Amino acid sequence: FSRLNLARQLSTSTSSHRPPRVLVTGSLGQLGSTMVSALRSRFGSENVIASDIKKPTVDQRNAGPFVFADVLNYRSLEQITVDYGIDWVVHFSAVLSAAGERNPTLGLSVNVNGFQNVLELAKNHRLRLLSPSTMGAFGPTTPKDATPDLTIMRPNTIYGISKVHMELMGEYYTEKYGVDFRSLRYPGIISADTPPGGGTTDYAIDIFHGALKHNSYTCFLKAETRLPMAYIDDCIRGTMQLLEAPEHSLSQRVYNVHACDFTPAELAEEIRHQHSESFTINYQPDSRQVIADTWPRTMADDAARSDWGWNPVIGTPEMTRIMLEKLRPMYQ
Ligand code: AKB
Repeated sequence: FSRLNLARQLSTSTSSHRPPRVLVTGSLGQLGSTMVSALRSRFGSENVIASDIKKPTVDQRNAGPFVFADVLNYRSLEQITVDYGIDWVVHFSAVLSAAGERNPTLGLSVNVNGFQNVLELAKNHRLRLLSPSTMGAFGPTTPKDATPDLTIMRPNTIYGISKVHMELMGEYYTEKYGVDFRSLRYPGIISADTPPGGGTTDYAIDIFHGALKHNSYTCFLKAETRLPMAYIDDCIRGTMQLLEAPEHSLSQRVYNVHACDFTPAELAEEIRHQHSESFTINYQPDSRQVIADTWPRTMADDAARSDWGWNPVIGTPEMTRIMLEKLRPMYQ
């Protein structure tokens, strides 16, 4: 039993008598708010500290502890960790693919320096750290179908480059310092609850608003652009599974996860089928097409399934049904 293993055990196990105290960065973003709710149901509201640099709504503030946390400021993260007795961090602060191309300086700063601060925090305060990666970490030379966990990774976006850096630094800190780092490469995540911001897969959410409001949608990707996707419930359940998995069950630190895949044309067809036969879609590909063209069409996620039980249940028709049902009241 090596010293490193012992350090790892001490670092991330919390007393069996109490749930972990979890800090969520970027908690007001597309995934953060849903993840905070899931964590609070599991561990108790008082044990989940939501944080962001934006102001929460009254409801968000009343739901449980909320603090200002700028991931670019190490000392402020450290203060929260000490004040609240944090055990685990779920790090959601990130600048997504399209936004990163618009503002590379901001993308690099948040995705690289912000992550480095959180990683140092995990090392210095013995925290478990879950920080999601993305299919955007793959690039134009990566095999596009059933992309394996371990393959060519030469992304050409700031987002992708910074996420490969994150994966490698996380693995390095695990090896070198015993940090319990965990990551999963998300596909495009579809959710009705929080608007997306600055992603290449955002069309798969915008299209529902277009369908319900105008019965038409102008898509910024070409009709035949196939991308991996997941509905938010599968995404959050999987993230919780990886977060809680016993460390000995992890054969690696970064896992592909895939739930379904479709093209804009296929999604439009499903919307016609379920919502309105007269729904029309036009295509005006923009710079996001260039990004999408470098990403996988499907990802192989066997390791996530066998190591910690990744098991998505929502396919394209079901996701379409849920999105239409949830968003319809907005337009009635
Ligand atoms: C994006 O489109 O940038 C994100 C992602 C796939 O990571 N949704």
